[in-house]
Formats: sequence, C-alpha cells, structure tokens
Amino acid sequence: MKRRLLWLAALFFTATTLTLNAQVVKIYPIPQSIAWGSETAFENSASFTITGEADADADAVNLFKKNFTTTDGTVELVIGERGDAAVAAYESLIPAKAEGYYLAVEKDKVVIAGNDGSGTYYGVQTFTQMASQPNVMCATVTDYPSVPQRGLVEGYYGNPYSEADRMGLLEMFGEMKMNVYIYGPKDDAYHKSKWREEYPADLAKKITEYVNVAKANKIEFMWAIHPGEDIQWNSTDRANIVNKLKAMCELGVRSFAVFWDDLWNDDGSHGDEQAELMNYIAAELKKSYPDVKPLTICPTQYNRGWANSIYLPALGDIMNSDINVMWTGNSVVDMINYSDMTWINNQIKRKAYIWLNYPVSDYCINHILMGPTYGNDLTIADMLSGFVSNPMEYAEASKLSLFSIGDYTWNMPAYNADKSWEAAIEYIMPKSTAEFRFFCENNVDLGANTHGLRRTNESPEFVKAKQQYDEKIAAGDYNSAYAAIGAQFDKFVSVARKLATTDEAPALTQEIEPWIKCFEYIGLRGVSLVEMNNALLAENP
Ligand code: LOG
Repeated sequence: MKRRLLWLAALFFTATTLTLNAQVVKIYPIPQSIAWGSETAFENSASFTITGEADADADAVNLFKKNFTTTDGTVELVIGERGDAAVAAYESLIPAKAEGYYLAVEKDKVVIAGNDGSGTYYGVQTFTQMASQPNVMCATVTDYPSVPQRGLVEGYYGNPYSEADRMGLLEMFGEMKMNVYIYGPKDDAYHKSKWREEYPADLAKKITEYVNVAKANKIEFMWAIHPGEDIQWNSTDRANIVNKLKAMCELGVRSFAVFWDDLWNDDGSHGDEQAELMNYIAAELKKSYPDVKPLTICPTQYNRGWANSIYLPALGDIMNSDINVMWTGNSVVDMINYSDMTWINNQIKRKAYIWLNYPVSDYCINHILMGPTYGNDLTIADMLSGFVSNPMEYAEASKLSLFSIGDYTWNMPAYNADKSWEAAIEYIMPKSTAEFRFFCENNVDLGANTHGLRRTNESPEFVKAKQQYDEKIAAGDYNSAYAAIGAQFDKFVSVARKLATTDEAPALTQEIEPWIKCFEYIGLRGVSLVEMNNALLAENP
C-alpha cells in the first residue's frame, strides 16, 4: 500500500494459531462482523486492477487510489454499490443497512460492495487498515453502524477551532466512519452574536472548503445558527433566519441546526414559537433547496434537570417528526443511560440526538480530559437518532475521546472503553505510545467542578507509589520510601521531555504544551523534595 499508517502497523498482532506469516489486524471502529481466513491473500505491496470503477462511489474509488497502487495490477478489486453490475453477484451479502458494506479479501481478489456510497467508502477504509501489514489476510467483513449520526458538535465556549484543526478532524472522521460535523462555536460571531449577518468573503470561502472536504470523507457538515439571545418573534427576524440559512446554502451547506441553549433571558416559554419556527424554516428552505436535510434543534431545556412539563412536549407535538432534538442527558454534563433515553424520547416523541458534553472542558479549563470515554450505556443504540461529542477547544487532544466516540457509535455492543482508549493512544502517538499513555492516565479526573462530573482511576501508578511511600515511612524505612516516590517524579520529568521533543504529532505537542510543562514541573518539584529529604536523612546540611 502506498500510504502506510504507522498507527495501523502498531495495532496488529500475529495470531499464533494461523500460518506463520498470517497477520490479523485490529480494526477500529470495531466491525459488526469479521471472519478471518487462515491464509495470506496477497502482499500489501500488490497493485490492483479495478472492476466497477465507472459506477462505484467516486470518493471510495479516489480513497482506494490514494492508498493503493492501481497500475498494472495483479490483484482484482471489485467495487460498487447495491444495484451496480460489478457487484451483482454479491448483492445478497450486502447488509441492507444505511452505510453498510460487504468486504471480502480472497486470493488475489478483493470485493467491496456497499449498500450505498458511504458503505463502499467505509469498506475501503476497513480494507486500508487490513492492508497495513505486509501479508494481507483472507477475511470477510459485514459491517454497518449502530447509530445513524456519529461525530462532534463544535459547541463549546472558547477559541473556535482553526482551519487546520477542522481539516484534521474531518480526515480522522473519514477513517473512523464518523459522519457528522456540527459547526456551532459559541465564539464564532456569525453563528451567534451576528447571526443575521452573512460571513465576509474570506470566512465564507472556508465554509465551502469544509463542506467539500466533509463530503469527500462522507461527512455531513451541519451548520448551526444561534439566534435566541436577541431574536424578535416577528416576521422580520423569521426572514432574517431563512435568508442567512439560504446564504449558507449558497456556500454549499445543506444541513442545519438551530441552537437555543444557554438563553439567560428565556424561561422556556417560547417552546411553541421555537417549534413553529423550525417547521417554517424547514418549509422555506425546501422551496429553494429541495435537497436540504432535516433540521436539528438544540432546545433551551436540553437536559432533564432544566426541563419543565410544557416545553419539551410542545416541541414533540408541534415539530415535524423528522426534526432532530438534541439532548445532553440528566444534567448539562452527564453520561447517557437507558432510562434517561426512555424518558426523553417519550417527551419529544422521537429518538433523541445526544449532545454529549464530554470531553468539553470549558467549565474546568485548567484540565485536559485524556481518560477513557466510559459510562454511556451500551444498550441505547436503537433509541438514538444521533450521538455527537462536544470536545475540548484543543482539537488534537480531543481526538483521543473522539476516536472512542466513533468506536462506541459504530458498534455499540462491542465497545470497550479501556481497549478503545489504548487504541486511540496508539492512533495519536504511534511511536511515543508508552509516554503518551502515561501522560493521559495522569490527566483523567476533572477535580471539583460546577457540573459534578468526576472520572475514576486518576494517576494509578502514582497512587500506588504513594501508598508504598506511606507504608515505608510508617515502617521507618525512609530510603525505600523515597526511592518509591522518587521513581515516579523521575518518570514525570522524562515523559514530559519526551513528549515535548517528539516530532510525531507536532500539532498535539504544541496544543498541550502548558500541560506538558506542568507535568515536568510537578516532576522536578518532586525530585527536589526527594533530594532534600535524602540530604536531611543523611544529616547533610
Ligand atoms: C453549552 C455548551 C457548553 C457546555 C459545557 C450545551 C447544549 N450548551 O451549559 O456550549 O460547552 O454546556 O460547559 C453548555 O451543552 N451549557
């Protein structure tokens, strides 16, 4: 293969029960069904001839050509969607699910047959991971997502992402089979404070670029407007919203959300008006842009703690049934469970669209949240219309949790938070994996915070060393005590220095520099304390 992805190489393991050269690869997000054969199909340096290119999804074919050599091929690639002549023989094997695909790797032959274009594209993504080892194994995959919409909502308070941040996330989403990027940065003026105004030309051009890159990666770029702070409930402002969204359509956007969260002037009594306005917007946009997608609303009462008995049922009763309703759970920051889903879905008479406020850190800005993404029930897939994460304002660091959100939403029953976290660490830092892991496990808990979310298993190695230290001190064995804790401080320093100097993820290193520095200083301070104590013990003034 042309573009070797280091993290993929890191994820493989050799299965001892198979032939000597057999190389099975761990695929993320975990496929619904994968059956490995016992033989090597071909080598990953092989070149391909393509059958079905003319009818197959163009993005899927482009991705394949980007990742593999397709001149003078010896291995046949059969590619296409349900209904295409090239894959007619495999029609019955394609899962009848949106974004699903059937993938077969055989002796000198690969079949990628999507239920739709996204399915074919995801088949290519999976095959790319399978071909990360020199010997590509025979295998059959049948795959499709658990949750219809999977991705992020750029919806935090703080610095909006840079263009590079967004492009990096879109690329990762393609790889992780995540299909929605909701654009709603609280600090983008044209989203919120200047919602009536059109973007100036330079910013407008960027929106079009996001739309196009998202499309090529099979991602819906959903643009959100936040008009609630000063909207007037009259025909002028109705027209203002529709006109702004039409201007966004001219930039290429076809998917929209309206956010009504955090309106400190609103007691929720506008539920009827909001609902009626949503229907109006949908109808008006459809007139000029028939291919516009169903709308999404973030309600004012977006969590159970804030919900009265009138507002959400009004949305449920009045709004078109295809309008998605976002929901953060029992409180603003909460993990999602089965009984909460039952409650909200009854209120809104549809499947809620989860806005997970994790790993967002705008309410605990001294922390970065690098622990496993755990606590969401594994039984709620059928109760959701979508599940997106509100990340930290640090895009690269957020990829750790977003990777797991992708894994969780693609194949919910198979999700394992710890394993997914380990895989994400390798994905982000394929070389300094051990150091990055150590850094992450020391940046897990939020500490006391207004929303009450805490994370367990903070700094497990340090906790253990501290325990040893306490025991040794109690026993009067001072030398061993300081040795135990001193080793941890040394590790803080060396890990911080490694992460500060490695060149494998420069954007991440730059982003988390303050925490790396802090990590080093904590270590250095500890080292000094240990030295001082050793001097005291030696009665060395
Ligand atoms: C905001 C969000 C913010 C998050 C965490 C929603 C729907 N809105 O309390 O912008 O990032 O909490 O601070 C919110 O969650 N309001």
